Amino acid sequence: DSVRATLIARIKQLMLQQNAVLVAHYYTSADIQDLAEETGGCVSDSLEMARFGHAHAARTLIVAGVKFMGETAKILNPEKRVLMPDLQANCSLDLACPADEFSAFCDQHPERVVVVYANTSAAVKARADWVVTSGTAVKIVEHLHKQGKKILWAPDKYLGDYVQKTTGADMLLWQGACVVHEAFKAEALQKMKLAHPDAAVLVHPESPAAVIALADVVGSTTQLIHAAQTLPNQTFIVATDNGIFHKMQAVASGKIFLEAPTAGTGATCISCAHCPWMAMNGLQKLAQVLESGDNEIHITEPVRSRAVRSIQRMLDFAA
Ligand code: CIZ
Ligand code: SF4
Repeated sequence: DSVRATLIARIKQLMLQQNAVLVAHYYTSADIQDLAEETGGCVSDSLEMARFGHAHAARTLIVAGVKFMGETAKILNPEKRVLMPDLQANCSLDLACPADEFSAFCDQHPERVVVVYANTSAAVKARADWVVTSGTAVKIVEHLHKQGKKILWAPDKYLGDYVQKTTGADMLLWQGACVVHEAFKAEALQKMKLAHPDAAVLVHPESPAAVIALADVVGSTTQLIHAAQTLPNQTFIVATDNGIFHKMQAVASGKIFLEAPTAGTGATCISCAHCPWMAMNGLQKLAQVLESGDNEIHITEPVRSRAVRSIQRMLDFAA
């Protein structure tokens, strides 16, 4: 409608005036994703968001995602202004791993290499030796395992368990979980597979092991989108945030994407197949932060310079 069109035009104008680019996650709303694409920004996973923001010449990065993504952008780009539509947009994995408790845990296991998932605070990254994403975790842990290293892993216990089984590495796991992926249910998924025998099952490895066991493809959001595009199947059952369907439909139009079953339904389900924090990113708030300059991300030293080392290690490894 015209109110929305006016809002979008206003955002575009402000972005131009402020030399700003929009970096959005696949789990944000279609509105945000479309705007990012139309304005020369990117829609991607956290690894590509970090790379894109770093490579882009814009002076201001608007990160539409959750807090750790804004923090990573600032860690890699201290000279740029980083804004987020809503500073309350967090992540259950980040929240489950407070930096002081985590640091004490690391101190108890000095013989282990500390590997943390990207979904953590700047302070946790600063305590880590390596940062990994779901797309790089297996390769990096494999690399460390081959060197005979033992690993301390945080915060996602399901992703940690998956990486441990895949690589055979000795991994001590922090016990965090993603509220969205943890809710996918294996028994109901098995039934859904029987009802759709030709469907390929795509699963993000933040899901429980029994759900991962039913997958045809296990991978990061980018890897799952690639599978949707390249596999010959016409139907897909997808166990990850349903925000991803927007991109899947764009790259594989005509194919059918079904949401994998979750624990609850309707009102009983708090975060079924959609992240409540990702949903905090909206056009109205985006316009507001551009108008006001509020919601800027700041990272203090020495946290930033410590965190940049563990992130850079991953970027160099994955390059
Ligand atoms: O679940 C998330 O928050 C993901 C998949 C983040 C990422 O690495 O893109
Ligand atoms: Fe965190 Fe899960 Fe939301 Fe991703 S989907 S930001 S892992 S709570």
